[in-house]
Amino acid sequence: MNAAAELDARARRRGWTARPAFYEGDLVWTHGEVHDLAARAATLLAGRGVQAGDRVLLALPDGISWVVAFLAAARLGATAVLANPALTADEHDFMAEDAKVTLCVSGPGLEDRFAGRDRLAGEALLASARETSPATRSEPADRHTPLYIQYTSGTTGRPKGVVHRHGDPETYHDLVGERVLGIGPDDVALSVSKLFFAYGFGNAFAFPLFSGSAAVLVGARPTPSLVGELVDRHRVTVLYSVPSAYAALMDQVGPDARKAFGSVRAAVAAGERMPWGLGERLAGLFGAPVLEQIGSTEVGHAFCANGVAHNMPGTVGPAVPGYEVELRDRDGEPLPDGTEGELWVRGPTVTHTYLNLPPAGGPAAADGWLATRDLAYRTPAGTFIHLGRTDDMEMVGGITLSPLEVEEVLHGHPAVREVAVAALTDPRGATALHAFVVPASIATVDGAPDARAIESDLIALARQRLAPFKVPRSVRLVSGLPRTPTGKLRRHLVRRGSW
Ligand code: 3SK
Repeated sequence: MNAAAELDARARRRGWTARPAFYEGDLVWTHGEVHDLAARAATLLAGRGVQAGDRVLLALPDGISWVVAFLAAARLGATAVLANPALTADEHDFMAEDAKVTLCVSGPGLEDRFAGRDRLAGEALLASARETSPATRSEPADRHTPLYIQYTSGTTGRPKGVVHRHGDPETYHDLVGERVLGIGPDDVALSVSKLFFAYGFGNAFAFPLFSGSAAVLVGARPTPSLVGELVDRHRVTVLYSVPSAYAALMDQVGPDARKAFGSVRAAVAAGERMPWGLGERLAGLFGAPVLEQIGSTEVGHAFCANGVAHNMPGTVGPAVPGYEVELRDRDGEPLPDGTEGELWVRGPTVTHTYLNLPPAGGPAAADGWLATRDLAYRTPAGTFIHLGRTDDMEMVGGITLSPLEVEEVLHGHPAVREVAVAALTDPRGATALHAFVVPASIATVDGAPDARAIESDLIALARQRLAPFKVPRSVRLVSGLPRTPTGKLRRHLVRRGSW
């Protein structure tokens, strides 16, 4: 079961070949065209010496070249290494070296990268593929053959390569895409998260290809106005985004936005905790349910999710059927219901392998269980409330507190779009809590007349609603917060106070 060959065969069997698979700018590619181009691109990669077991690094913007390069590598039995094209040269070198890649397929602006390695431009691969004969056979693979490697973006430390196998995308498509979200051939997806990230890869690559549906691919950063324009133009039915991007969308769309989003039947949110109240406002804008979920790179996609048939706003939903989810204490011991603990997950797509790292500490050594580092509480209805990450806690004056609780209070102020709270240590070694706020209107940053008023209003709000030791010593208005490419807050940078 080679995943690329199986997708090609499935599209023919189910009569999807003439149906749109991807929209990019003014162009449309059908499922048939995508698989045909991938078979031709496989001939080219084979000509560059790529063989079964090799690794091919993709540092490309989202687009048809990305999809074709991935499927071509898979047809040859090679493993695609999915890199964020926006990384620095050093970060790209680290990945290329760590994964010992044979070939790098890179995008515009990265001509100076991967010196000393075989390199091919994504656009050249696509252009030449059209002139090349298709590879007639694909390399045999089974469900356990490595298919792709994603680096955990991590909020700290060195990224780890997570290996996923040929069987994984079909499995999480069946469990999450089809059963939970009800994705079918008439859906059109738009994912604000990019293809190199687990959430984006499932949303805009695996789900459309396995269901015969379509996705809109965007190389550029999807600003709120671009998202609105694309949803309207392509009649997007399922929008996937992260809470910080949804918050920006909510603040920036105009009064006629409701009409532009009229085609959306579900808006999926993942990547970080949804601020209180935002989900409800979004559901009003879309006139459709907002479905929160939580997943991880190691699982491949979501392991807890709300579905179209059953949605519990304010929670990340129950365990996706097919996955086991437990709450455990610091020693890894299961906790009873009604307690807060760390989420552990076991299931068919959980990775067994971190590249170049010993199995100890990973799921293979824990009977398949993955410690997610996410804190949660299980409601009596069996859905989980996400409480943040295990490393989110702050210590001020010897007292441990959750910055999320303070953030939630400040978020309730209408002038706040995003907020992060952290304990900062001054040169004398004293620690105090500080809040960094992205205001709803960016014009208020940098000493604008109403900036001081917002700062003192927020301190007053915190005093009113929180215990004294949880009130931030200062509030600073900033134009943005440090986030990973997938939208998660980089708390270690907030703790430094500059980024
Ligand atoms: O970050 C998440 O919560 C997530 C959700 C769905 C799929 C993948 C990921 C990493």
